[in-house]
Amino acid sequence: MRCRIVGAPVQDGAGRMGCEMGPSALRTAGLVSVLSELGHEVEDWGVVEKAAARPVAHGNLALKALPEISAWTTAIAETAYTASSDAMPIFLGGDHSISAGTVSGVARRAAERGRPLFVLWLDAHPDFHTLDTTTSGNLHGVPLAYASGRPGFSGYFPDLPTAVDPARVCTMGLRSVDPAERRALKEAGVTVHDMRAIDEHGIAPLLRAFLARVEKENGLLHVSLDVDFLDPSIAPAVGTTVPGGATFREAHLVMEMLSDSGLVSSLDLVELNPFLDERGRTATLMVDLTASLMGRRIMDRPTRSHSGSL
Ligand code: NNH
Ligand code: MN
Ligand code: MN
Repeated sequence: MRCRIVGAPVQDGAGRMGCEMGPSALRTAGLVSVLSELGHEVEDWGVVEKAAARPVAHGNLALKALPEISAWTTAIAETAYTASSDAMPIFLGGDHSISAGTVSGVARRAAERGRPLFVLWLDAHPDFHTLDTTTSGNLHGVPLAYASGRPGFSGYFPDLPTAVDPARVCTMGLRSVDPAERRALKEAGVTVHDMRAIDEHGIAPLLRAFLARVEKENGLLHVSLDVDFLDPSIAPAVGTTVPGGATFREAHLVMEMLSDSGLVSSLDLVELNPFLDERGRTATLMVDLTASLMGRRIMDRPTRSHSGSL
C-alpha cells in the first residue's frame, strides 16, 4: 500500500504545550522505516504549514486559540483532501484539534468518490463539544462535533464541504464524557462503546459489528487514535490521562482486526506529548500500534475473516 505521512504540529488546541513535538517523536520512534519494512511505499510529506490566522471573536469567552485552530483546520483539511487522492494518509498530531481538518478533508474526498465515510474514534473522550458547549475552551474537545456537522461552527471554522453522518461514527474507549456531550451523542445517534461496554462484552465483538457495517455499505474508514484511549500505565505521554483505558493487548487487537478488515483508508495519531514521555515509550507504542494496523502479525492469519471457526 502507498502511505503518505503528514505531520500536523498543532498544540494550541490542548490545555498544555508539547504536542507540536509529536510528529518529530513519531518519526524518531521509527514510523517511516517500520512502514517500509512491512512492504509499504512511504511518501513523507513533512509538515502542514499553518495558514495565516485572522482575528475571530466568539461569545464563549472560555475559547482558547480560536483564530489559530481555525487557520490550522483550513490548512489541514486542504492537505488531507489532496493526500487522500491515491494513497492512505497517516496524520501525525499534534493535539486532537487536527482531526477537524483531517476528517473533513477525507470526508470531502469520500463524497467525491460516492463512498460513505465511517469514523472510528478511539479516545477516552468523545470530543463532541460545540464552540458553545465547551467549558474548558480547549479546542481538541470539538473536532468530532465539527466534522459531523453539529451547529455553531459556521463563521468561526472553515465551511464544511461534507459532514460525516454521526450514525456512521463509532467511539470506543470513552470514560470521560461531559454532560453536554452525553446528550449530544445520544441525540445524534453516535455509536458509543464506552469502557464499561468493553469490559462487559470484550472489545472484539464490538469492533467486529462496526466493521461489518462499514463493509456492507462499501464504506471508507477513517481511524482517529488518541493516545489517551490507552491506559496511562502504558501510555503516559498525554496531557489528559484518564485511568481505566485500553490495555496493551486490547489496543493491538483493535489494530490487528482493522488490518484484517482491509477497510481503513486514513489514520490520525494524535495527542502524543513527547515532553511528558518516559524514554520514548509512548511514541514507540504508537508506532507499534500503527505497525499492527498496517500488517504486522504475531503469526500469519487469513485476511478478511470476520467470523469463521477457531
Ligand atoms: N471534554 C474535555 C474538554 O472538552 C476533555 C477533552 N480532552 C481530550 N480529548 N483530551 O480527547 O476539555
Ligand atoms: Mn481526543
Ligand atoms: Mn482524549
